[in-house]
Parts: sequence; C-alpha cells; structure tokens
Amino acid sequence: MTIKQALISVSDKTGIIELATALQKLKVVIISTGGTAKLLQEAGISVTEASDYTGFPEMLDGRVKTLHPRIHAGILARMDLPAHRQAMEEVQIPTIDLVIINLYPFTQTIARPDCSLEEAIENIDIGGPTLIRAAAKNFERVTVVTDPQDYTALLTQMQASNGSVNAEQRFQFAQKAFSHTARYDAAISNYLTALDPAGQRKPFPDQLNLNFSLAQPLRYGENPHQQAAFYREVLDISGSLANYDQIQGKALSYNNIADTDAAWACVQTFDKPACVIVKHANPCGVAIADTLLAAYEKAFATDPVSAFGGIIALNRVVEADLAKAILNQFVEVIIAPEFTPEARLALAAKPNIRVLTVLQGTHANHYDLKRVDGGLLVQTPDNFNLAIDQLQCVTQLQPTPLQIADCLFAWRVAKFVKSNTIVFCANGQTLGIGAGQMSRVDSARIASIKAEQARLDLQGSVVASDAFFPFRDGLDVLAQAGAKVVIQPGGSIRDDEVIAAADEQGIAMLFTGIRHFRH
Ligand code: 93A
Repeated sequence: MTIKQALISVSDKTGIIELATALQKLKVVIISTGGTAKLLQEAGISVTEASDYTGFPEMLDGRVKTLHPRIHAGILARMDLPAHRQAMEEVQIPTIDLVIINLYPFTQTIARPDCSLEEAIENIDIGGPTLIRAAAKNFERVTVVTDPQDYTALLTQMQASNGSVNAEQRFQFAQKAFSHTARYDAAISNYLTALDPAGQRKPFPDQLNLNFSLAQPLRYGENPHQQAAFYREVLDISGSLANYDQIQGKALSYNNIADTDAAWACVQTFDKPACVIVKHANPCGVAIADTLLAAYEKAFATDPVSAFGGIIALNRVVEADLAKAILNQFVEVIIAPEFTPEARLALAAKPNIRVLTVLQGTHANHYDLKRVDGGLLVQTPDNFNLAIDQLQCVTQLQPTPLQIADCLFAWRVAKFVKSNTIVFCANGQTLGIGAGQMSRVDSARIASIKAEQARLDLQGSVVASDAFFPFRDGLDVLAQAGAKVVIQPGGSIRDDEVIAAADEQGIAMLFTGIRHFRH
C-alpha cells in the first residue's frame, strides 16, 4: 500500500524538514499541527493545517488540536472491512496512512529544578499519545514513527518500494510506539505519585505499610548457607521483573533474580535494539545496534571473559539466529519481551538455561529499599533521564554530534554500573567498564585494562564517569588510554584543574550536572 497521506506533529523537530521534503517528493499529502506546520511551510513544504483539515480551530490553548473524528477515523479505519470502507465513504473521510509524532517533552520539563506543577501538567501530551496509540493499533494499515532516528529507515523503505512500508517494519514501529507511550505514562505517574494535592513533594509516610506476597521460595540466598525467598509487590507490577514468565530452565536462584533485575532495568532504557550482559549485578557488556543479533555480538565483545555465565537481557523479540549465537557461550539467564517459536526450539537444546519473558515498559517501584541493621533506607528510584540540552561543554574542544550520541549512551550505561564507575564506549558499544572500586582512578585503570584484554581499541573513544573527578589523575588515565570525550557531572572543587587537564590533552568534556551513584 502506497502511503498517500501523512500526519506530522512533533515537539522534537530534529530532521523533520528533511523528512517532510522527502515525503513530498514521494507525493505524500501532509497534514500538520501549529508549530510543526509553520516550520514546514517556512521551509517551502506544502502542508494542510490540522485545523483546516478538520474544519475546527485549535482550542483551549492547543489542548485540543488533533482530537477530531476526521483525523482519528482516518487513522483507525480498517479498509479491509467493507463496513469500515462504507462508513468512511458516507462521511467522506480520507484515510491517513502515516503518523509521525513525538510527544511534549514531559521528562525534560520536570527535570528542571524550577518546574512548577502547572508547567508539568501542561506538558502532559494527550493528543499525541492518542494519535500514536491509534496508529499503532492499526499497524496492519498504518505506519507510526515516534523516533527521529527512525526517519532514515522509513524513507529508505518508502523510496525502495514505491512509497510503501512492509508489514514487518510497520509491526516493529508499532511495538516501539506502545513502549514509547507506556514509558511516557509511567514518567507522568511517577512524577504525580511523588506529589501531594498541593503539588508539593510528599514527605515519606510516618509508617511504611509495605505489602508483598510470597512469589517463590528460593533454594538459598546469596550464598548456600543463607535462606531466601522472592516476594512480589501487591501492586500493578505488569512491566516489572516480578511479572516474568519462565519458559524453560532450572529454577531461578537469588543471585539470578538480582542480576536479571539489573540487566532488565538497563536494557529497557534503550529505544534501539539493545543487549545488556550482567555479572554480579554489573553490566560487563552493553550495546545498541540496528539488529538485536549485532547488539548481542557487540555487547559480548566488550568482555568475553566476564560474559561467561552471565545474564543476557534483550529489548526485542529474540529470533532463532540470535538464540543460536547465544548458545555458543555459557549463559545463566536470558530475558526478553518474547522469543519466536524457532528461537524457543533452538534454546530447548540447552534445557538448563533459564529463559524468561517479561512485558516491557513500566516500572513498578516507587521506592528503592535498602535494609540496614534494624531499619530500612528508603529513596525514590534513580529514574532521571538526561536530556541533550542539559549537557554543558566546558572545554575548548566541542564534541561532534556522533560523539555526543555516544556520550549519552555511555552515560545511560554508567547509571547501571556500581560506583565508582568508568565506562568507555564507541559506536553504541561499551569498550571497557570499570566498576565498584573505592577510587575513581582505579576504576579508570581497570576499564582500560579490560578493553586491552578484549583487544578493543580505545583511541577516539568517549568515557562516562558516574560522579565528578576529585583530582586530574583519573582524567589523565582516560587520556592516556585514548579517550577523546568525557561526560561527567562536574561539581568538584578541582573542576578547573580537571578542565585544564582535558584542554591540555585535547579532550572535549561535557558536564551533566547530575550524578548517578549506585551502591
Ligand atoms: O495538546 S495536546 O494534548 N492535544 C492535541 O490534540 C494534540 N495533537 C498533537 N497535544 C497534541 N499534539 C502534540 O503537539 C504532539 O504530540 C506534538 O508533540 C505537539 C506538536 O505541536 P506543534 O506542531 O504545534 O509544535
């Protein structure tokens, strides 16, 4: 089916002019909302404003822009059903075949320390998720793209196949679209749950009434002389690890559950096909790639020695080729949203391997709990997501867009590594991970030694450090290893010394203003 009509409504306008220009060349008619329409028109692209298309002006300060039957019937109609076709003809509504959307920047808005409740509420997108969910529901006919990084894939397909997108790609886009809206709603829910009705951060309750029920007795705890059990929270846990289905393998152990939780939490944060391999609660390889198989191969290459007996988490459906590739290594647990029947069959050859499926998307935990002797430490989870516009370049050298993308990748991984954390990366792949050391300079040394052992080249790499450098020594180790960009929180009293060291060594440095200790 050739795509004839598209709706474009984006807050993040990256790449949208180029995309719309190419769509116009493919003879696609474009409908668009206020700001997006204006930008496209200024670039000489002919678009119809959503309000002209519906014959209904935008109202309530833009709260109602696209919520109109002419748009939603256009997306939701099933043209394979005669009754739907007839209904559309009767009211003269044309179909919409392509929906390009990204949402109001809710997480970026609430990340600002001065963000008011009113501002946060106005940044809850209603029309956008409605469009995304409608288009994703109707993936049999409609293509939905929510990530500017997918524009190239979309265009490549359309240009190669007479303006159409194949069923597999439409399904993948739809899966991604629902993960996107699930994460968006989870962020809103997390934010609001932490507030009282006056919009103030709720103090923690006087009494913690935790409600957990026994999910599974465990053979033993962290060590065989310790007793253990797994309890599941009595809450909506649909997207959490506690809601797993085990499709094969030995019973899960205490350490399996703890490590799988760490791997699953990390892999879920990526939109691209991603693989995370965890040992002893630390990632020993993380990668993103165009395919899940490539992501696994890159993640494995970070530290093949440590990956032995690891936990592997993947954020897409696992197919047979990947399942077979994984079987070449010793693995304790594999977790993914789903496995194809062929992949299940391949894995059945090694019946001891624990294979788990879990729904992707939401995070159940409102609190992180840590037992101390006679008490409980409670905090809100570290679910802060860094936005690109929060990065501050503090050096003479500026990183390239590609290096910035790698920095954001490295930074995301660093959050899941025990402190002190140093993560070398390049091209969406970890190259060396230094974890759990008592000094940052030792983590830096270990990370570069690991890369050397895996024969990975650190020349030109980027590095994330989960907290600031107290002295320049850690930075010197990174420079010697070949790093060209460093992302770190900043905030040390010796920042000047560290920045001077970076300038001296020809390194670009980005400050995040946020740290990610993990103990
Ligand atoms: O205010 S909304 O919740 N109501 C709507 O009807 C609606 N339609 C699209 N938000 C709505 N959108 C969002 O507007 C999109 O998700 C997109 O993020 C944004 C684009 O607005 P503009 O084109 O005016 O920059």
